[in-house]
This record gives sequence, C-alpha cells and structure tokens, in this order.
Amino acid sequence: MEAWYMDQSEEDQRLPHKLQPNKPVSLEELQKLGVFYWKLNADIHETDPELQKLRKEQGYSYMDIITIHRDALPNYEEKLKMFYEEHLHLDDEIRYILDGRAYFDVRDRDDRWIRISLGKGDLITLPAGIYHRFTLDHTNYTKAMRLFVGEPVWKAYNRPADHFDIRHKYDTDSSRAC
Ligand code: KMT
Ligand code: NI
Repeated sequence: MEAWYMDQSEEDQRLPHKLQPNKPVSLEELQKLGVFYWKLNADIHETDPELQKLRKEQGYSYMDIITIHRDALPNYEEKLKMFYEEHLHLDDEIRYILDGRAYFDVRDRDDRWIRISLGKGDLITLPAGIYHRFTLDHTNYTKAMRLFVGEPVWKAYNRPADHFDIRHKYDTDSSRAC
C-alpha cells in the first residue's frame, strides 16, 4: 500500500499520476477520511484466521471474488469505464486484493484526489458516502475479494450525489475523527 496526491494530468488513468516532487499520504491521513487498511496473507485467504476474525468483528457476512481482466470479466471495457466515474455508495466498499494490482482514488476534504495503490494482501475499506473511483494500473489485472455487511448492494451514484443523507453523515462522521 502506498498513497499520494495526484497530479492534474488527464493522461492515461493507468499511470501513477504522482506530483513532482511526490506528495505522499500517510495511513493516519487516510484514517481521518474514514479509509482503513489491513495487510493480510493472501496466499491463505481461504483459511486465514486473521481474515475470519476481521469478518466476524466487522460483520462482513458476504463475500465473493472478482477477477478484473480482459478475458475474465464480462463487459470489461464498459465496467472499467464505470468504475473510473467518480461515485459513492450508500454502504462501505471493502476490497481485499488477492492478486495483481489496483488503484483506488478518494477525495480528500479539499476535494483533491488521493491515489491509493494496492497489491496482493492489501485490504481496504472506503466509508459509505466518500467520493471515489477505481482503475487498474498498466498491468491490467487484479483479483479482489469483495466483502459486505449483509446482502450486497453494488449500486453506485455518480457525482453529484450530495443530496443523499449519507453524504452529510460522512462529512460529520469523518470530521469528528480529525
Ligand atoms: C467500485 O464500486 O468502485 C468497485 O467495485 C471497484 C472495482 S472492485 C475491485
Ligand atoms: Ni465504488
């Protein structure tokens, strides 16, 4: 896991888009935005007691595995385009990278993009109501576990989606964490 502020360039979304000089973002800064991170052993994800403990404690009753690759995901191009539209969900987004690499971009409090680079063994939770987007990097492959509290709802609301109560809740919850 590594996070940084993005440059403004409209170039290829799969590039790192680091500022020059790089402006890294710490775990503490991410936590203040309501973003949490765990490092697990993806090789043993089927039996991992640490993952089981986390799922139990956090109530992550649902899980499935998505492979994002040209040959594995139906409507690959269309889905990647959707994932990179700035959006929010009414529930937390919980993703555990089992293989490959991926970028999650989240907005900070001043509406600047932070890019979070994830690899094998990285588990991240994005709070309900945070504006974010997702992309593959130049390796064009990731396999991720999707976790959810209860029955999954994948519905994404593209920005602007400020009329939802969850936006207000997100703002008040995460500013209290500061
Ligand atoms: C989302 O809603 O942003 C996604 O599901 C991203 C792809 S899952 C690795
Ligand atoms: Ni999302």
